Amino acid sequence: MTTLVPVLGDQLSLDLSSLRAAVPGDAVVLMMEVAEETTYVRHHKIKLAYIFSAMRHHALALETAGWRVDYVRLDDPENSGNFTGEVARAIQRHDPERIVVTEAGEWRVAAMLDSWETLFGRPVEICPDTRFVCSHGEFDAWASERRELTMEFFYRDMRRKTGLLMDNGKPVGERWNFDKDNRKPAQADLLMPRPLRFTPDQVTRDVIALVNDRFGDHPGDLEAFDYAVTAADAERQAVSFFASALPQFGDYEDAMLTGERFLWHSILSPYINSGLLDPLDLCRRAEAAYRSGAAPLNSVEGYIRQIIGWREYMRGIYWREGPGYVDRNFLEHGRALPNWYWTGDTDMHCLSETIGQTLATAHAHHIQRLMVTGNFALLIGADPKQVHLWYLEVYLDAYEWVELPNTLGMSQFGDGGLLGSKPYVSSGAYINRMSDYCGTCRYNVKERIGDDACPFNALYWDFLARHRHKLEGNRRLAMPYRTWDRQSEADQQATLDQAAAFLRRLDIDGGASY
Ligand code: FAD
Ligand code: DLZ
Ligand code: SF4
Repeated sequence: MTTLVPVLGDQLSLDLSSLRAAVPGDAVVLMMEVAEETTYVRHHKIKLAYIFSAMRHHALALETAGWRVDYVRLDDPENSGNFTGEVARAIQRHDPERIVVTEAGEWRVAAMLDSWETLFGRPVEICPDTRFVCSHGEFDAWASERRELTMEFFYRDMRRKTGLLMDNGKPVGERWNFDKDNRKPAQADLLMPRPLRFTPDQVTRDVIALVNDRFGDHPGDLEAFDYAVTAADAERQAVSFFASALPQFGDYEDAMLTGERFLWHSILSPYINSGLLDPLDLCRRAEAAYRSGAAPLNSVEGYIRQIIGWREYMRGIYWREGPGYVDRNFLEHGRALPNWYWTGDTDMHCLSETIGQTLATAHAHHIQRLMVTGNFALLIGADPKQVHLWYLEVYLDAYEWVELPNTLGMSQFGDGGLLGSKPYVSSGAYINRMSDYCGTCRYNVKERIGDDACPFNALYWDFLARHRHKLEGNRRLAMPYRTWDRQSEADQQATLDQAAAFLRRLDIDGGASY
């Protein structure tokens, strides 16, 4: 009996649940490069090259492991352009008795998988994705017992479930969370760790040529492509992170420095999200580093919290909130993102730096995404759906299940506070505290009014004033509203005028249509 096992581009793990439900001798693994997946957003060229190269290498790894693989390339003249069309063609080639597939990572593709049984008239088994710690059922059970879905409490349950950093049922160090210790600004340091660079092999060079040829109008370029594309090389990057960056990961988690794209971050999210690395295994190795004295608790706890806390929580929210989540727009924002989100061509240094490195590497770290590009988009009142599409397009690690709740929920407050207790907005002062960007900026971070004033300052107060009717009941915003109310009416008006003039200029000079 032949089983058809379609493996999608973010399912590149040898112990995938669908593979476990099949037997190599009786199965055909189907991998498909399809146009529809390349164009639902204009993915960064690095993301396209990465996925195709990682898929092609994974097909070889599957064959080495004894699987028969049917691999459909993008330039195959018969390629139908979408998953359903390719499964239909594969059924003609192999006449399988059943299809076994691991659940998809987003609503759009999940709907396709759901349609296959009726469409093809044969049994389709959709296996849960066991690469996550928390199942959909567990998350729903956790969420339905609560009025507020606080990540911290979810995280504690995941610590209990996995036993990570637990001693006799209690958190190691007698505290669940060491975030308070993790907000240090960084200094430029010649000894700073750097992610490993991987020279493209022939497989990668072929897909680079393909991407340049077919997707020339997508953002980014491929000249400096140096990401890992195999599980073995991703593992090398993990080893390097644990050895050289994990010890300082916690201290400098929120820091930003000009010209330093990676700092002490792991740069493993692309590999985890596409399946080359196993998130729980990475957490266990981080814990081992703590237990052996190789890394301090604040770093290891922080790292583990990002993965079994934030990452799992985002996924839970994505599936619980349903396909309509993408349309939430609590603050009723509708401004177009400036065109320079696609070029980095702005005189605001924090933004040109963050966007510039995003275009160059398809990566920016969490605080750059949240407090620079996200903060600015929220302050100017950008359409949250367009902001979501921008993040989905430009980041190598972006898949909707993780990108959407981070962007629309956490960063743009589009869900009105379902997953963030207050909007992540700040004036220039926060960026100045956590980075060296302001020192070489054309604007003065200390000024609110005038041609040289940092735009974030007036925009911050304008945002709070504009949304007062929706936000002033929020306990965490009581202090800024008190500060605003203490200012004279003339000062308040000058701030609002400054913001209005900035937004007018932005609409005239930089408005984009998506
Ligand atoms: P590290 O700083 O080394 O963190 C360790 C790991 O924790 C990461 O590899 C990642 O797997 C996980 N992690 C950390 N924070 C989060 C988080 N908030 N949500 C989920 N996982 C997290 N992450 C993505 O993987 N894909 C996305 O599309 C994505 N979009 C984002 C959009 C916005 C607006 C924001 C604010 C954050 C987004 N993040 C996203 C979270 C975070 O920015 C990235 O996970 C992180 O920058 C990846 O780099 P790293 O591997 O060096 O992470
Ligand atoms: C992102 C992406 C791209 C660009 N191309 C492909 C592809 O050609 N074939 C494939 O199997 N997967 C691709 N992916 C990843 C999918 O979009 C991802 O697996 C789905 O969004 C389900 O989460
Ligand atoms: Fe950004 Fe303002 Fe600092 Fe310039 S002064 S880098 S615009 S926060």
